[in-house]
Amino acid sequence: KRPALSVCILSLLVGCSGASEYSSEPSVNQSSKPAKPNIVIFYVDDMGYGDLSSYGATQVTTPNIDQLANDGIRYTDAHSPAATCTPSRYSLLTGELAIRNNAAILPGDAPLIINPSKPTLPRMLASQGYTTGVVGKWHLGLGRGDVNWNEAVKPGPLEIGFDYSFLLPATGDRVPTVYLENHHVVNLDPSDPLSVSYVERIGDRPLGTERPDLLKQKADLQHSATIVNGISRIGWMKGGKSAEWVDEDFHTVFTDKAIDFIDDNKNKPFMLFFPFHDIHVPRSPNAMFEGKTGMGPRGDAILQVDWMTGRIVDALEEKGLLENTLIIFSSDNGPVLDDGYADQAVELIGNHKPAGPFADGKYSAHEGGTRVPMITYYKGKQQTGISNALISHIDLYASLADLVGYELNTTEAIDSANVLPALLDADADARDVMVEEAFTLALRENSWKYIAPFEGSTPGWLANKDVRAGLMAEPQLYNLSTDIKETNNLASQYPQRTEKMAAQLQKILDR
Ligand code: NG6
Ligand code: CA
Repeated sequence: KRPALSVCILSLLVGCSGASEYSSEPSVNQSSKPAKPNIVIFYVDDMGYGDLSSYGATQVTTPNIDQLANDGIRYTDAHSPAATCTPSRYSLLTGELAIRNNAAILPGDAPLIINPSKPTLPRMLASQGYTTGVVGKWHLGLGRGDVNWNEAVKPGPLEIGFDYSFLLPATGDRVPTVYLENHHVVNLDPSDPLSVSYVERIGDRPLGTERPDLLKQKADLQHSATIVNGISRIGWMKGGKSAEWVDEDFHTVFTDKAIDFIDDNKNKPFMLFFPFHDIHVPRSPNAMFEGKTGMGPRGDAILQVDWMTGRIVDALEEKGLLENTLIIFSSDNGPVLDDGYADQAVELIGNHKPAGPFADGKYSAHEGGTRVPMITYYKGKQQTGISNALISHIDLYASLADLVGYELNTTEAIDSANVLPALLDADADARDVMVEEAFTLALRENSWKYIAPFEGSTPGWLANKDVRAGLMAEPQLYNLSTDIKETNNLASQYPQRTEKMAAQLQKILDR
């Protein structure tokens, strides 16, 4: 078992008889079994540190999520493993840095990037008797690079250890705009076969570039290919008309599938990974949230996230599962306003600070890129409050392994640290040192932050965005305790610390 990072005997808090249940120490009472609570991971897409009222937002109110924060632990220094979606999810599910597998933002027809032979979080939990499901946005690739959407689509989540999947295959802005349940596209009519291309136009659906009059939101060139449901997407899609999703129905479609999964598995331990489409572009929240925040679709999508979260938590409560479920709520990367669609996110932002006090957001190596809201809630089993522990979602693997009594192999989840104490006690410490991935790598050591020199060239689409991505040819060093916005590069003032942190980062990569 990977020892917990801080010595904290949580079993004292949770009122079990021995000191064994959550402690990293060997069990005193050998007969006491580790707890096997259900685990629900809510993973919002592109939600920033400042996007919830429990994190200081005032233009949007998120009562359901705030209640989890008030009755659980609210983290101030929790991080998505990376500043974009695919690498964050890769790290969460494998406990490894995405750079080890060059995991970067994937096109909608990309092959599965997690090798089915690799140890994964769902497989680890399955070995301890868990049934596992994923409902929501996938974006980790499917198949082997030649997917035929009209046949069984695999390998995918089921091949890396999930027992059930109901997916938005890539992102909302990428084709195919259909749901995939386990291996099959939902509602596909065999007489109208579905295919997609990321190379050339296929099919006769209108394109955003040709028919702007059909669009609910204007889009940049990249997002102006096939139009489905009044929204132009990245990539071209042909056929599959009967299987098209309706973006405005996501709130009930995904929530109902999640509740069905919970219901089907209520009598045994389960893990549900629930990655939202929201608040990613294209933002098309249901009419019931429309206009409710004054911030346009981005703000209204936050309300939708809160509503969906509330419905799932209510379902857990109604089924009598709340006392025995660890809920983890967080986001896959920091916030972005304009991400390709003219949805007025920039114009209507008002005084709202999507990244809270931090600099920049999605795509950036600055704190706004990965420092995200995170809440854990485990009714009656936590020392609740506000936690300043430094943690990353990459740590869920080793921490949940400890929770369920699984001993990690030395080659398994090698970048994952056991921070279970910090998931259960707001006063417990976690990491001293942590890697942040963006288009370059950064290393946090307590309040110091080193950003490695960026050697490549900034992708054109990113260079065109109003994003400070933190990419410089020279090393950067910031002291976050006095410079939270990362504006004062201290690298030349503290060359030794800079070198030491660069070497520390290299040592982690050489693991
Ligand atoms: C970018 C897209 C952006 C978004 C992102 C993925 C362009 C110009 N931009 O490449 O709109 O889809 O990929 O977001 O294509 S993520 O949250 O899934 O990482
Ligand atoms: Ca994302």
